[in-house]
Amino acid sequence: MSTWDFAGNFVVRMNRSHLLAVGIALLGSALLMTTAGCSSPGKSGRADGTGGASTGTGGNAGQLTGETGGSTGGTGATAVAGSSGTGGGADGGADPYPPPTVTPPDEDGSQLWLRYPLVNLPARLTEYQAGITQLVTAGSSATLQAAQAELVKGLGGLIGATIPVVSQPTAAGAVVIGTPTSSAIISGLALGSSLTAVGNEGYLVQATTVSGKAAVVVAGNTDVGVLHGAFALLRQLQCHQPLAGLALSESPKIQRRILEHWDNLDGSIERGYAGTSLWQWSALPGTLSQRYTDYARANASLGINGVVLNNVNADSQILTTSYLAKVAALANVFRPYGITVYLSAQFGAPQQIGGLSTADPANSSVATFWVNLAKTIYTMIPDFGGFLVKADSEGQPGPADYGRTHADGANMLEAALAPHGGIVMWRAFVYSDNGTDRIGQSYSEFKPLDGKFNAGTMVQVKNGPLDFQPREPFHQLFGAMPSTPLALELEITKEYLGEDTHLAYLGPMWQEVLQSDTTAKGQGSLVARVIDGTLHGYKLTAIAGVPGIGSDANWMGSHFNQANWYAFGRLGWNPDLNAQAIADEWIRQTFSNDPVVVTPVTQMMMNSRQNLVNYMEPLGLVHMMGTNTHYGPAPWVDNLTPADTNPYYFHKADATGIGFDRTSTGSDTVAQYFPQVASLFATRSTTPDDNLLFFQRVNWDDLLPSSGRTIWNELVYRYSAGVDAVQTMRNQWPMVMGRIDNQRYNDVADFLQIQHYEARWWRDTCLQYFMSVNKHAMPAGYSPPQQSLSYYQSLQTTCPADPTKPRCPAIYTGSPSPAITN
Ligand code: GCW
Repeated sequence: MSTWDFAGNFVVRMNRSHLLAVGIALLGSALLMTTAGCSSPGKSGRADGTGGASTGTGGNAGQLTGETGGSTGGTGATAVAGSSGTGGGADGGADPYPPPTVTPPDEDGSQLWLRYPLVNLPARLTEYQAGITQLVTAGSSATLQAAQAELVKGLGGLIGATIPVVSQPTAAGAVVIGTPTSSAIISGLALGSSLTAVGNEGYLVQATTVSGKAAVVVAGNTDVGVLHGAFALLRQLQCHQPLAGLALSESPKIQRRILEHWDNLDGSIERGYAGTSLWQWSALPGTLSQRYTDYARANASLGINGVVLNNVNADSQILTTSYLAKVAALANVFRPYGITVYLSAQFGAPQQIGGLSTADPANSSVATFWVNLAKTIYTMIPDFGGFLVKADSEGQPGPADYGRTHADGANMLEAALAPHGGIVMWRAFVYSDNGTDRIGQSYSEFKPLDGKFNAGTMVQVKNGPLDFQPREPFHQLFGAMPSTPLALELEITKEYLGEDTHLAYLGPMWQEVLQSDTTAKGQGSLVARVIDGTLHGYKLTAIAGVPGIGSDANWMGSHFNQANWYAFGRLGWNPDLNAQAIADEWIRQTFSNDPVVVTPVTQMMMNSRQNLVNYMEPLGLVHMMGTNTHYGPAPWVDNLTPADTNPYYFHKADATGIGFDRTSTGSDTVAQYFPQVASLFATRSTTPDDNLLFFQRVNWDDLLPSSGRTIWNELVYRYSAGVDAVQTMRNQWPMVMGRIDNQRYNDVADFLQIQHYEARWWRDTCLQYFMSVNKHAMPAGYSPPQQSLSYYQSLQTTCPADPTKPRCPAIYTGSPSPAITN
């Protein structure tokens, strides 16, 4: 049964028994193990599936059908995380979770992964009830109080009883938290070098004995370390890990783990699909929403320790004293959670709010403006993190306006901040019409400046050289700036991957870039080693993610988008974590530990990004989306200025072939990579299929060796497989019906239906367009596009009506699958 709901969503309510039958059949064929990622996250495997030395940019056949194994792509397939299998199911036996007698109560997603439901594995509940009986208070700092409050809430929820807070352990089962300074018990445990080794933000969480009685210790060198440890303990328990033998020792591998909000002062969010900005500027500093604290809790649970509050397309008003008072109020809320505030600085601020006639970094009045501003900021926010800057890009002013370099601009700001301990994060995303290959501009501008930046400056580089596309190779700058600390910038909000509605788990995408081998210093020079600082000995390290978090109850616009916030935080803490292990622990905390839930949902998530690549931009295609809103397909667009903003610029499809030649016979941008990688991408036989058209131009009738299909037939196949894979997800999702609450179940089902229609829209539009230029026919065995090219072109004027919740009701009709008919 289907209807339209009041929000214009097409809603399907399915018959449960029918769908369970489908689901159970699928479950039987599921290949995934329900691994427990919580305590033993596997080291990430090579995401490329090749096991080879040069790159991690995607395997060949192995990646078409998903990213859970990649084993057909070669020998280095993704590792499956820790296989302890606690929580049930992995031991090959029956589901140890009793089926719920009633469907769990509705949830709106606002609690994220911090839900703390009663443990529904009977033996584990008994174990926890015996092993966790009281919480020993640690101290009065705001941070320790936050840790204590989280444990009282979390432990109480999990074991279904109020946890008494005591000053000294009085019974077995005490949870003892603190630092050697705040807690005499912790100090008495003499944890020695094992504690000092976890540094300022890390923790030890151990099952041990205190005064001869069983206890759980959560220790840190700092109060924030204790808070992180409290969340780590709660993660273990939410994943139903055994208490016995619990021994975690963790510290973050990247210093600054930052969410970069693209929030405007009018409450809108650039590329946000989850409502309006969290920051209630007109109510600040007087009114502090509970949402700020919950946001801080969620970040602290992942170890995220920095927040850029405002859009990089920055409004200089935020640097005025009245706004800084509001920023200071937010900083005060976040500080107990170990989170520092940063701001995006508008390079033109000296003119816009400083009364100067120039923003030239060589002008002494300009430098003085920034020095004075920094003094003001640090008076109001003593632990201010620093400035993020987008300059000389997409119309933003910058040092190039005055004939100066990026280093000149960044160093001026650094000189103002450094005396106070602040840093500058200068973005390498430069988009201006310089007539060369678009993907080479950033490298060309920044590589020559290596070594010219002051010590308190980082250059922040997007994962790929273009712009957060569903798949790109890693950015050429990684490995190429040994004397300049590079930060990695990721986009969590799914601007190019289906916005709020499409289920696309980005963990595999980020693992792919992090595990890519730049070969800068020989094999093993992974992007992860560049950004954790170990490859070049960087003194500063950082990772930033653009979250799109907003006012929606579920924070992210959809329940599954929460997994991307989660994965960003976990990979920032440890960039070698395995995306599947992260998915596993997120599912357990967000939905259920029941393998009847974990198994299909893991499979859905792990396949989702490659599925999306297939139905949007397979074989290395990029930038085929609609103009401005970036919603829906518009591959025909070729009349925008500058030329490198057109989809046509990137695919160059014509009667003979398709693809952008970036080898020596074309733009030769491959030469910006280190030689081993350059030769891999420049050579047809070694270019991964998934990057083929990004680097090479091919004829429509060329054969793709990995599949034996022609390029045209392979495109049709991939587009079609992508659509039908959404059908598979829609068949898998009902397996969780009744095991999770109906509200979130139905929300997800509704979005999967939209995704299915939109996948077909992408496929049919792109195939119609390509047929209009290559004059090929649809091969046998595939369903033809449902509408004409001109019909799809006409949709650009009506879809979407609202770019913040983009929809295209005109195409939500008919049957998207099967796209492959035999
Ligand atoms: O991908 C593009 C987005 C812009 C964004 C820009 C950037 C903030 O479409 O909206 O601007 O990236 O990263 O600066």
